[in-house]
Amino acid sequence: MVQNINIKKTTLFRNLINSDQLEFVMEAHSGLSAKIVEEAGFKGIWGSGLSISALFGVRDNNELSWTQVLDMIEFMSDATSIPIMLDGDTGYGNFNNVRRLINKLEQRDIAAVCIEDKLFPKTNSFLNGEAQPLADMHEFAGKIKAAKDAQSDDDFCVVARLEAFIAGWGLKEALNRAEAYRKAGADAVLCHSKRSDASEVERFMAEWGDRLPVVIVPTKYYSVPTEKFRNLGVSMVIWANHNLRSSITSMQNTTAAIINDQSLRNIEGTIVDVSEVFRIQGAEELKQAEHKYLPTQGRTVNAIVLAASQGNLGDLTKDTPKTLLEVKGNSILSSQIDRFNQVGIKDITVVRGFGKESIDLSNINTVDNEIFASTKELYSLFLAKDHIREHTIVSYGDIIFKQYVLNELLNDNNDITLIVDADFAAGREHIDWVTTSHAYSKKIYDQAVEFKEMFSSNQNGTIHGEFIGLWKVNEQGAEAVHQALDHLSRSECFKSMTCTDLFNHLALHHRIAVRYISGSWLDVDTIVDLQKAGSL
Ligand code: SPV
Ligand code: MG
Repeated sequence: MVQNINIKKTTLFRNLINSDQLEFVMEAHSGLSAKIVEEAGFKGIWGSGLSISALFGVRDNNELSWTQVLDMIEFMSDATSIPIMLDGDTGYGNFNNVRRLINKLEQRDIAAVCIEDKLFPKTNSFLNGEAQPLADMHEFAGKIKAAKDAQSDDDFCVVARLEAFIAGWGLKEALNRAEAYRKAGADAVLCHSKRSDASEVERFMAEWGDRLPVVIVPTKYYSVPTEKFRNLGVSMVIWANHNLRSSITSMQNTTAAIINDQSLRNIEGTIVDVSEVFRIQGAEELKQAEHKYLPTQGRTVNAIVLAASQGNLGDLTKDTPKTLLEVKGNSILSSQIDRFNQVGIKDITVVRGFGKESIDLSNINTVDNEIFASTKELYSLFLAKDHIREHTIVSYGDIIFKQYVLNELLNDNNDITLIVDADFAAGREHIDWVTTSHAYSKKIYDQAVEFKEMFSSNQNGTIHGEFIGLWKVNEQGAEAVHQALDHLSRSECFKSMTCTDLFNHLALHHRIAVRYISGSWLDVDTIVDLQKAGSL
């Protein structure tokens, strides 16, 4: 809650217990119920031993180990910003165990603990209370003192719980013990009663006065008006187990209805929607964090594979388009689709041309370039322009690349990014050479490198690398590419243009980024390439 920011939970609890009004804390037994308590507006949480035990399906007899309790209370603490008072039973042992308990609670940002003057293993106060032995008063006072000495935060509160009424010892015993625990350093006493009226609490309050704040648990005397507690001078009321009990009622009703109906139809309207579960869990925060910290998350990335050309590998491409040539039993196209799928890209559009019928995979969209024989790849891209969206990867259909190359591209946040191989061998033909702002060097790894120009082997220019045929746009980049395609498509020679023409045109108005790699890919232009591809 906004007003709690920067105030320690221990301080918030100390203020609560010392407040001059009657204050209320509400039971929780899990991270979920603790959140619900905070959202409802309570200023504090009772970490009930009964409820936490019940949640785990065990009895309130210290069947749950103290570290198991600690684990749950930690989830509750992490889930909330209001202070938690743990029901620490008898302290899970002697004074020494209590000291360790206090250290661990402070580490978990728990604001207070309540310890009761019974013997380990305890029994719930409402089960055969008269037969329950009390702890020796002096021994218990020693526990309280040990707890207070162990705390490192002055505001951490130790509440001493009086079980004298529960065990049938009466007012005098309760008062004696309360005084001994006060002297030992307790911050408050909890006066417990299992009567259905408030008479024991009333008599205790009359004698006790305001020596220390008094906490009560009116589970059994629930019909007593709250105003009465106010008038008695009680400091804090614990609503001790009502979230647990209401969840049992609700689960019993729901489960019974479902088993009877063999259907969910009658139950759906009576329970929260799953969206409410997600809201309480804080799903929205994670979504925002993913946008902030994971460049590829929360985005829908799609891919376009330009695979219309026949290729020139003799008999191998006589009837089969180059993209379907097999490398180690998998076609080039399938290997690309696998790479895309591995990073979560499912929306893949393949521009088909030569042998289009043979490209009939079930998990792709297709766009057909019917005049593939007389066009270059830019025309194929133009046909697929509706698929150039806010995060789109474009790939030539004849390249094979290692997975990390795709990750490099996905992790890049520039509007338009080209993958360029800095490990090139000059002098080859049919290559898309690239000039950039910075030649590759080890130091340049994370530095922004800007595309300057792309040209083919028969032209002159400074070569900084080879474009591998893999690139990406974001929303702004997609917009720029759409404009460029519109513009270029008006040219008479558009059908013979390549991506080189596109990038050189784009670079006139828009910054294009280059991401260097060193090897780790191949394009398949020759049989030798195909053989090499098998070893990639
Ligand atoms: C608890 O909630 O576990 C308590 C309160 O200790 S009572 O069940 O009333 O003893
Ligand atoms: Mg308890």
